[in-house]
Amino acid sequence: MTGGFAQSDAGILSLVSDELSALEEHMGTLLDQKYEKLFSLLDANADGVISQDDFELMGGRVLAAFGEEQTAKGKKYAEEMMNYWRALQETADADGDGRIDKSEFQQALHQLSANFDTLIGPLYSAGFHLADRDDDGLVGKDDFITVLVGIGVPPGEAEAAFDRLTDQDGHLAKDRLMTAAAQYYGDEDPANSASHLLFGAL
Ligand SMILES: [Ca+2]
Ligand SMILES: [Ca+2]
Repeated sequence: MTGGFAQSDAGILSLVSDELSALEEHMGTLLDQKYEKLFSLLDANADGVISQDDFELMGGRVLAAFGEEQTAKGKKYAEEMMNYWRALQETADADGDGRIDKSEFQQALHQLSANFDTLIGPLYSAGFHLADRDDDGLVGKDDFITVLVGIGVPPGEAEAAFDRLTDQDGHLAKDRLMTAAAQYYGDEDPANSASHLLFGAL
């Protein structure tokens, strides 16, 4: 009898402890907050999971905004969107149903961010070249905003993100964007807040 009580107390305690650690995980670190933000953007059709449809929707919006659906730059961007999706799917989608929920996504990003240069960076690079319409190695504010709005960031937040990244001098260089993107995925130093707020408020 007492044994039975002890067992059920232990069961309850273990449930409470599981809930607490789930809560801690949810409240999480700055990285988790950033990944949560990214999840909400990447779930472009807002059905609660990330799937290939979301990438096609986002990629299509960005390409249409630039009128680059049929150009080499546009095709490169679309290709890197699909590469990013595939990397995500291979890492996160254990049951292979083509749907990634928020917790799968966050776990996957912790892994993918360790390989930023090969798995994540190329999409940002392709996005930069798409937005660098005149190929002078700099992206202006309007074109930066166009990309971010295409992936679902409100215009005002996109503008503020650009100003933080460029110290308001009006031009974003590629290495600045790549550093910001790498820090978005893998860095928690409060000094790098311009990078943490790359996609707007957390
Ligand atoms: Ca979705
Ligand atoms: Ca340019």
